[in-house]
Amino acid sequence: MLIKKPSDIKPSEITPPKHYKQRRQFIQSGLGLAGAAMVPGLWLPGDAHAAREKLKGVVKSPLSTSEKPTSYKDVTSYNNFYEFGTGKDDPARNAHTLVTKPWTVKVEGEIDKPGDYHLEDLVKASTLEERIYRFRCVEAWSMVIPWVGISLAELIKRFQPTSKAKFVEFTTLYDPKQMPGQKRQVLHWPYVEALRMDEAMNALSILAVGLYGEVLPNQNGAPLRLMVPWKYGFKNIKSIVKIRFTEQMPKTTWALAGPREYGFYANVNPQVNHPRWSQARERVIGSGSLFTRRKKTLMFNGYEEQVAHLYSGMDLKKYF
Ligand SMILES: Nc1nc2c(c(=O)[nH]1)N[C@H]1C(S)=C(S)[C@@H](COP(=O)(O)O)O[C@H]1N2
Ligand SMILES: [Mo]
Repeated sequence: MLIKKPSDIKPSEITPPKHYKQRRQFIQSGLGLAGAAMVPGLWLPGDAHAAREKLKGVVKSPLSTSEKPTSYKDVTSYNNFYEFGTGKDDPARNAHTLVTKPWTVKVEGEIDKPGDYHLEDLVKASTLEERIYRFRCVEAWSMVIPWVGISLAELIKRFQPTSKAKFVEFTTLYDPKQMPGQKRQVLHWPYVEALRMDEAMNALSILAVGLYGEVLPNQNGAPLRLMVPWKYGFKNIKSIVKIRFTEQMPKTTWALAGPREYGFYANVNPQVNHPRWSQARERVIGSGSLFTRRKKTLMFNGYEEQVAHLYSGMDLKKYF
């Protein structure tokens, strides 16, 4: 992968000056704490979220749900991230081997501004928002998670898509040394996900860089992951290193692994069951000690008002 040196990138290419200053704080605090993580003794074995780090300048979003967030502990210890193992507790134990600084995102395809962008530059040009979203895994469990992220639509506009850009594809890092789960062929690596352009441009779509006001723990997809709350969890690809704009619908990892079970759209839909289980209800993670609460799953995960228009006239049983 070609990587531009920092001196090759003019912040003015992508950064309005007001945001640039504001975001510098984010970077400085980031670099400071990256140092702290190297101090022996601050590292607890098996603790992938050592050196927790607050994000500055986060504004609250009116698009947040008022539901009570799932505990920090549950959000950061019950994960799906097969690059670190297929068990729910594997990512929290294993993801400390992922190096998230520095981080470069290659942006290519049907756009006028392709390039290798430093993550800091992308983030400091954007507004950091807290978005408390419902989250529904295709395995029929759910959480409420206070993400910190940037608007995907605003970011995409800066890359200036051409009229041929119909889809946007995201790719996770491929590095079996950092991601030991990639040594096993449980999925086609690297993990790939994609959205139709109008889905990506919807106001709900964000790229998350944090949760609970802090930098994303590695097990939750640091340093940059997708969050589209009306879709099943597997669409929300983690640790993104590439964003590509295409004319054709991209081939996505789970749709390749099980085309009858996982569709491209993957909209949360209680009326369309998975071939092997019902999607009508969900297990609410962390809701009780003796028994877990189950609740009815909502169409588009409760975001029908914001996104139903994207699919008008489409047969959602066929395009699941
Ligand atoms: N690269 C990558 N992204 C991924 C996954 C994965 O295994 N690899 N799992 C997906 C699935 S199935 C879910 S439910 C969510 C889980 O996100 P969380 O652990 O932050 O709750 O991440 C999604 N993104
Ligand atoms: Mo999932």
